[in-house]
Amino acid sequence: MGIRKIRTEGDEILRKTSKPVTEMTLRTKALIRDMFDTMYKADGVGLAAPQVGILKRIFVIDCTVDRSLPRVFINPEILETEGEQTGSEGCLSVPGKHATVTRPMKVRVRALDENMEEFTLTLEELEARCVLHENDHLDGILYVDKAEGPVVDNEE
Ligand code: GNR
Ligand code: NI
Repeated sequence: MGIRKIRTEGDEILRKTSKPVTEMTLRTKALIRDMFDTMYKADGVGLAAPQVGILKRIFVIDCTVDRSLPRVFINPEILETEGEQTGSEGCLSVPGKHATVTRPMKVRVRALDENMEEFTLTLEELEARCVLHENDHLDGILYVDKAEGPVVDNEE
C-alpha cells in the first residue's frame, strides 16, 4: 500500500496549476495506485495529484458507499455543465471542516484513462460535485474559495 502524505491548506503547492500528462510511465502508474490507496485510507471520495504534492493533471474518484467504482481522470476537460446543486463539501486538504458550495448538478467530462485512452462520461449529483471539486484542485482552487458562508468545524 502506497500511502502518500496529503498536503493541507497553507501548503503553496495546492495553489499551483498542474501540468498535463504527456505519457504514461511506471512512475505515473505508481502515483495513480498510491492515490487510490491514499484516498481509500483517508475515507475520501476523491483525490487530486497536487494534494499529494505532484503537479500533474490527474485525479481519482470513488463516490460509492462500498468503494466499488474507482475512476481515474487524466488531463480532464469539462465539456458541459447543467443545473445546480447546493450542498455540504469537505476536502482532505482542509481536514475537519466543511462548508456549503453550489455547483452544477450534471457534468460532461472528457479525460484519458490509465492507458491514455480517451473517454467521455456524464455524471450527476455527488459524482459531478466530486469531479468539479477535483478538477478545481488541478487549477489551484479549493472549495473554501467558493464557499457560501463560513467554513465550519465538522461537529457544527
Ligand atoms: O472526501 C471528499 N469529500 C467530498 C465531499 C463533498 C464534495 C467533495 C468532496 S471531495 C473530498 C476529498 C478531497 O478533498 N478531494 O480533493
Ligand atoms: Ni479536495
